Amino acid sequence: MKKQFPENFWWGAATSGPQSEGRFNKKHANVFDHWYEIEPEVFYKGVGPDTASNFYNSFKEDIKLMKEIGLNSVRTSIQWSRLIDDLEANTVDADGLRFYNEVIDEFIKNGIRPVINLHHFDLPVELLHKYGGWESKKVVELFVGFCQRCFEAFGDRIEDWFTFNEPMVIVDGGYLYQFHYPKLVDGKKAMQVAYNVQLASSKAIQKFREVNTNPKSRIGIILNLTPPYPASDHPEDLLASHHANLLSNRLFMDPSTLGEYPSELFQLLDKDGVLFEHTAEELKIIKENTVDYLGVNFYHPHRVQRPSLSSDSLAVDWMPGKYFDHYEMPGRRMNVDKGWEIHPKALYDIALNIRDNYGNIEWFVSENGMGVSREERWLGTDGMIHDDYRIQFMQEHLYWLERGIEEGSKCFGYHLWTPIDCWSWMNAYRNRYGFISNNIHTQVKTIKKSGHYIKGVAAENAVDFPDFIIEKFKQA
Ligand code: BGP
Repeated sequence: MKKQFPENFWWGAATSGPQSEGRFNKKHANVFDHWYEIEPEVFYKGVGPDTASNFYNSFKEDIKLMKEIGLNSVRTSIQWSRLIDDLEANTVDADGLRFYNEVIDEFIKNGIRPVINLHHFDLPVELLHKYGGWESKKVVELFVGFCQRCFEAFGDRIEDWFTFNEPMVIVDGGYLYQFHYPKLVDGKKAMQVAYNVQLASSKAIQKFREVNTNPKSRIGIILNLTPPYPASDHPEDLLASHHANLLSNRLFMDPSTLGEYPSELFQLLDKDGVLFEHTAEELKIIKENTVDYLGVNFYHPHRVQRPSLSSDSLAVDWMPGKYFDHYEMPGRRMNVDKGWEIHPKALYDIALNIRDNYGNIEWFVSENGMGVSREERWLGTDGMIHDDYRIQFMQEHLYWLERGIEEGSKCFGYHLWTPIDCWSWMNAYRNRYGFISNNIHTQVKTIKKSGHYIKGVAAENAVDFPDFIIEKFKQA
């Protein structure tokens, strides 16, 4: 069954500066560059971000490959630690400026819409050491200054801006669950960081509205909206799911799109003594500077159950786990390599949630994908990786996305993570996600079967869903 997608649909892929470029000629270290310098052993096989996928040197060839597989749009990010020379004065580094200008021009020359994100977990580490990073409102101001430089330098050609990628992961990784530097466990700081990052996004949008002169340009934020599904209909599991939604999704979704925090969330944090420091003036900025549109990263659902500990427990740190626990559903479908559940229908649930609760704002799937380790297992004698599992993964998600669109949700694109296998945080090159593979020793890049597949989809602006997928989801 072939389904046509809306006109001008974005068929593309997403990467980021720190994960693709390599550190070449970069004046400053970001938090991950720094973490690798001091603790290389925590990164998978000791591989750090120094070379990554060499995009700094090979962007022309890489973009040519992206064109060859028919992508009409690609997201990357501008690294603060590359573009800015003096982090206090916000002066622009000449080589950083040259590099991003050339990258943007190369995308446009190849008929690919460059989608630019301004923060992908890559805070310059000096600002962490000097000010405490996102705990500090000084850093909020410096970030807005960096964004202004980007709007001024590239705004004539960039029509699609995003302030942050997955702000919730900055909070979870750096301040609650220790998978990002500075790997603290501190619920109060975590909530302050969440607020300051939201404020930084809203203030960057305010600056964009002041300085942007391109009438076609829009600005948004990219959120990992992971729908919580309760383990059962028991009232306590339902409440756990409600709380997970408040603390993981609505913490950024509501202020970014509606301009306000849910009052229930405010009360909950206040009652628990972890409400962030804020002013009426800041809340007004958040209110007045909502996004034009939204990117949604979706990989896996979040199944939740009532917390295992009594809320009356003593001497425990404040953690969101006070309100919900993770639930491993028996019989779940898995991407075993990555350890993530596969639940494509969640994209339909996300689509309807945005339609019904967020003013039917326009959005796109800014990341979706299937990380597979030891992917050379699937290398054929033809020299190509036969990633049929990735094609099926995309088809299943596109099936549910299309149903959401049919029911009125305004989704305008689908980006896979990622165009070319890239470096990832602690996982380095463990999980491969790309349409194009990368031999990290030789930097030879080869189109996978999924890369050839997406070319056909993009050309037809349609997906031909195999019968077994229609059958599988018919009843759901
Ligand atoms: C997302 C991030 C990406 C990328 C992806 C895959 O959350 O936005 O930057 O890293 O996850 O992550 P991993 O390679 O660690 O599985």
